[in-house]
Amino acid sequence: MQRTSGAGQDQAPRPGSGAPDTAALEAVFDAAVAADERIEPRDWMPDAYRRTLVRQMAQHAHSEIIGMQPEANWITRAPSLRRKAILMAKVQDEAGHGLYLYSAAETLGTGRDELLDKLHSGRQKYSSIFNYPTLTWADVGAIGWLVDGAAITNQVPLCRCSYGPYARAMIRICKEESFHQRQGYELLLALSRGTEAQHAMAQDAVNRWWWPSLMMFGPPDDESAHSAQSMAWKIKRHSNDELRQRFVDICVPQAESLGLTLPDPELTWNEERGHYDFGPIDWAEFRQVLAGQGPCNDQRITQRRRAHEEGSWVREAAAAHARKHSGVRTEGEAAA
Ligand code: BYC
Repeated sequence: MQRTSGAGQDQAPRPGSGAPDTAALEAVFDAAVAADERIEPRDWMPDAYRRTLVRQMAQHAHSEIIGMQPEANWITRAPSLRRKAILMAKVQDEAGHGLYLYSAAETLGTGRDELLDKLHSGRQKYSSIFNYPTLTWADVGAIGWLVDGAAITNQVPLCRCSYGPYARAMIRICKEESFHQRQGYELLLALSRGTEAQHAMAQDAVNRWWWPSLMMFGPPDDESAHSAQSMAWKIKRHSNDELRQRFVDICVPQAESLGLTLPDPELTWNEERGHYDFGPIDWAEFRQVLAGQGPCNDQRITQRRRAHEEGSWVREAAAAHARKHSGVRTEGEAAA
């Protein structure tokens, strides 16, 4: 049986119409996932698969655009023209990532307006990490090294996500995240090798961003509501704890090369496991941030709503431009 209906998911087969029944379509979908094939927008898919993807992709897109705020905070105060140009390019990349991801989510039939509305009204989440403040210039380095580093660890496996448009968007995003991670590392290295005060500023930033970065991977596996199903559908390829461990293992030697320490006295190599052991994560803090009570939740969402309102003229102009080129005019335009 063909996976692609040609008419898209919205046109579900009707009983007695000669079209395949849901059980048969589900079997074809399951076989495609099992064979590591990509599911495409016009393929039949279970409603719950569609909902899960929209939820995750929307949260991911929202994180990219909210994530512009803490870094943009330092654009006007970057210490050199070179640093400023790099930071501006990075922040623009994040906007681009948001656009790829909103577009990918739209292939599932959910409009961008609806997703943004859910973000602005608190009905959809964005990553916990962006509710922490960027207090010093070194935070730009710590975000690049740790936050983008965590993002790459989480997102490289998403390049093999079972949903085609999401997987393809992730390939380009990961290439750019890799540059972001390197710029953060390079920035921290310069500070670490600088004056005593610069070294202390870098260490302070790492101390503040380390634990929130570990929280980016989500709750522990035994409390992760969606992991098992998302892994069965090959949306997620690894569990939250697996990726968190991978990230810790990558960061420890990098911190040594940077000449900085990670703020965890329990961080030790475990020969038997072949991994670093690390101390307990403060999950109460994570839950508090998710509940809207992190240090910057209000600030971030207020700024996002304001940016959306102030950008309304751009959306109107773009819509008018599109209408003009499609030959359809509003009454006002026709009268003018
Ligand atoms: N923050 O069952 P779980 C970036 C929510 S952008 C907030 O494990 P799932 C960057 C989760 O949504 C980084 N919420 O969920 C940008 C769920 O709540 P709902 C963003 C979190 O989906 C700019 C509930 O907790 N990356 O890197 O299986 C500048 C239960 O969790 C968080 C992505 O979005 C969190 N940290 O796994 C620089 C990657 N963790 O939805 C950098 C794509 C969990 O039921 N997303 N929750 O209300 C994913 O890989 C997965 O969605 C997660 C969570 C691993 C995050």
